[in-house]
Amino acid sequence: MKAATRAVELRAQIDEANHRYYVLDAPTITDAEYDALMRELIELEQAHPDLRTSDSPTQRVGAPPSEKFAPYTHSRPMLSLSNAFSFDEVRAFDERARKLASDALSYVCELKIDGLAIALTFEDAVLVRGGTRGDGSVGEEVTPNLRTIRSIPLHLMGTALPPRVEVRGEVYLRKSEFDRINAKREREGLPVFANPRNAAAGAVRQLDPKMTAQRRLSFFAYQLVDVDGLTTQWDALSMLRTYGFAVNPNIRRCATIDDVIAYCEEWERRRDELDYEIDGVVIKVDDLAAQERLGAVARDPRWATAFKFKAREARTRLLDIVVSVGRTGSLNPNAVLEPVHIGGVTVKSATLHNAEYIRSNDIRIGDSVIVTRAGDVIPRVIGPIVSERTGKERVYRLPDRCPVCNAEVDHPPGEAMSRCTNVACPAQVYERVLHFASRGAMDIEGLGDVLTEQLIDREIVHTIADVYDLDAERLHGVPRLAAKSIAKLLAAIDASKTRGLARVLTGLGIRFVGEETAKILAADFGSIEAIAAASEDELMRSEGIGCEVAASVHLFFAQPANLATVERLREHGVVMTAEKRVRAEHGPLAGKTFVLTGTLAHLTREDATELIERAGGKVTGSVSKKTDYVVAGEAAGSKLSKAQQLDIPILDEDGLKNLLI
Ligand code: 3B8
Repeated sequence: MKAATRAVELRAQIDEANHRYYVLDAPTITDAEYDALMRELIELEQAHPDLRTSDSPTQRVGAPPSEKFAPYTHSRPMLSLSNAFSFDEVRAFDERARKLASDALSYVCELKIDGLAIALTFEDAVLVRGGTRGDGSVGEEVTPNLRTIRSIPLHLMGTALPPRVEVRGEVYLRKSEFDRINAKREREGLPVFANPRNAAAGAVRQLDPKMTAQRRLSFFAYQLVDVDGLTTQWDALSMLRTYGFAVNPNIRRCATIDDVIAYCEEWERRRDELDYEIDGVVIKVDDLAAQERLGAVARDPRWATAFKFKAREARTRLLDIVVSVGRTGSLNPNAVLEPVHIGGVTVKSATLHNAEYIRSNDIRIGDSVIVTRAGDVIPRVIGPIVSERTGKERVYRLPDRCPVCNAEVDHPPGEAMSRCTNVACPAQVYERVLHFASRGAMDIEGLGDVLTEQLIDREIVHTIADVYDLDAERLHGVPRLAAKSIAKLLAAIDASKTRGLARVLTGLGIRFVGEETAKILAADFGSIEAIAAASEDELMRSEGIGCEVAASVHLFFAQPANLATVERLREHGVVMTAEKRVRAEHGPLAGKTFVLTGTLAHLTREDATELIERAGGKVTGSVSKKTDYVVAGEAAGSKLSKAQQLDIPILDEDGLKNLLI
């Protein structure tokens, strides 16, 4: 094919891929495929400079700035790095650099953090402006957002600082934060982020800095622009540390290109050990004077390059979707994939998160899909390659019965997750039993995670009701359980039978029914039969019970399997009644609202709450104008200061007791 024709073709493909990625948020080719197209075009334009057009995608560095933010003009162009995809290319980079610099060179190797590049300006040591890379000359000014990042100092440390300092580096999101944010978004029915980089980029470009702060971003500094008195990149990194920046601890100075390659090999192998994503190694000429001599061509400096790790993204076919049930009853759709190699492992299945994810990304059985394996997290399907559809693909629907126990599936409107509604669902035993035995529920001391797992593995316990079938004989032979512990455990199980209705309700783990809601229901209805028989409207008459909670309670007791579990608890003598509420007007604290804070001398928080409630008072979580008293113990914190601000009477333990008499 003629070079000119190929260049046109490549530009069209790259433009389309960019549009789908940045505008439609629906990528159709993998990063590696994109890199390959881009590379071919760059090489073609280098060989035939007359083919280069001003609107070629090679002329663009990063994304254009948007209208949302003020422009941030870079003092010097913020360039991007050329890539090396093999060690041969790393050696070629070294040879060219040495020839051009006409000198022996040593290098600094840095991990290539997969985040987004930003620039920070400090005047008289104070952070005054910060912006994104943008198109390399002008980015977006996002100073308030960057100020929320704890690893960015708001003023530089040290003395005799230059009047103006510019620092560049990478904003990134830790994998652990990424998991936390995505888990939260999943619970809230929001779309999950595809990777930490997207989540970080989105956070930096928020209009409300509070939203940025919630994402808890991090920053590594890697470049000090135009500072006098420094001679090497290595010293610049040390200087950044003394200024108060986080500099990646895994940097290394390498005297030879073989050392550089050893570093690349080491970190490609070890990348999963880190709590942040890296996609390669940045190799920089250490000597700043040599950097200056090497300069830049077009968009890339000639004194640095990025060795890119093998892609962890591939395309394959989605053969089927199967559903597994998580330990909390969530129905998790999983992709069955045509096996594909991604970054050294064969991937045959990947997560599809939930029904909403499948729907909003329009993923169909039979589709060609893009799959990534990021870090140590499970592989995930990113999306379909719509252009490859044949018409034979099938739209998927999640089953409305649990694939493990066949009970009804609950899919609250507006929520991403569907859940099995059966307390005795085998997929959920572990979490259910642990929750049942926990402090706020039946409080069975000795029935912790290890023992619960052993009892389930040995098929002694299948549901929460089986806990009451335990006896010395059944427990005999469980490892690390001495006769004395068995006796103690059985006594604790026995004692749990009389904790009362509220604790049982909590222990059943009905969605949206925590300790507080359980107490309200118990006090208003008095027995589990009454609750099970109540309509949603009747449930909603209780204080603080909204339609979501009412629907969930109603659905729970509509399941024959759950009624059977309750029945078995009753047969074992578990008390499922409560004293009906003595309405607040009777006690000495009738109508009064309390907030507890800090540690009291003799009473636990639960004891104090019970005392107040029995006297007709109410305990709430936060201090407001409606609070009548704040009971403060040792190490009381912000609630105490809030109470002082609002002039609310503050009591100690004795003060509380005096009120009760
Ligand atoms: C020059 C030096 C771009 C970069 C650079 O961790 C240039 O140094 C660059 F034109 O993008 N992601 C790093 C990272 C990125 C860059 C860099 N150093 N450690 C990174």
